[in-house]
Amino acid sequence: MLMFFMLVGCSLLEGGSGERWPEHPSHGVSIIKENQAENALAGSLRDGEVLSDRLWRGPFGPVDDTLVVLTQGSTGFGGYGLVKGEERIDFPPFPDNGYAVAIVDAVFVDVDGDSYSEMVVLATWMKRVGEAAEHNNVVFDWDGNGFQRLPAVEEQVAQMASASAVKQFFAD
Ligand SMILES: [Ca+2]
Repeated sequence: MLMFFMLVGCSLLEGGSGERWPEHPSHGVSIIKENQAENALAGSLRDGEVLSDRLWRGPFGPVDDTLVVLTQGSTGFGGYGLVKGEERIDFPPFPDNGYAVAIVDAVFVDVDGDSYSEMVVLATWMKRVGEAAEHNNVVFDWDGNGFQRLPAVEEQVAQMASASAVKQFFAD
């Protein structure tokens, strides 16, 4: 199952925001390498959760190097922050937009200009099996106590198909 979703993610990323597992310095965020992932995640995944094809680490959540894990399972998409390699802080549930197809990408970006990053997850669903997958991107914020969704911002970025488009939108 893991390889399946890795391949799906890879194909969707072609011509998009770049390679899988790159290390890049934008927004002070690094994306960790695949061979570091299993150690970093040891014990935190729950039954039925399948890792999406990348992990994100950055100043999002209670510490400056929260590891963000996005998952796909029988109930759809999920996500959590992993703090200091052990404390799991779940994201609120993703919206129910039908059949969860793929986490295409995700990006830390400051959506409200307060200098703290939120996280925009580029996710696709099918309303019915066999129909074309459509973006319904989801935005998460850290409010000091937990992760919350930002529905008003989600309306702004719902259909954006790349991390670069999201970053460009909030750049001005
Ligand atoms: Ca912000």
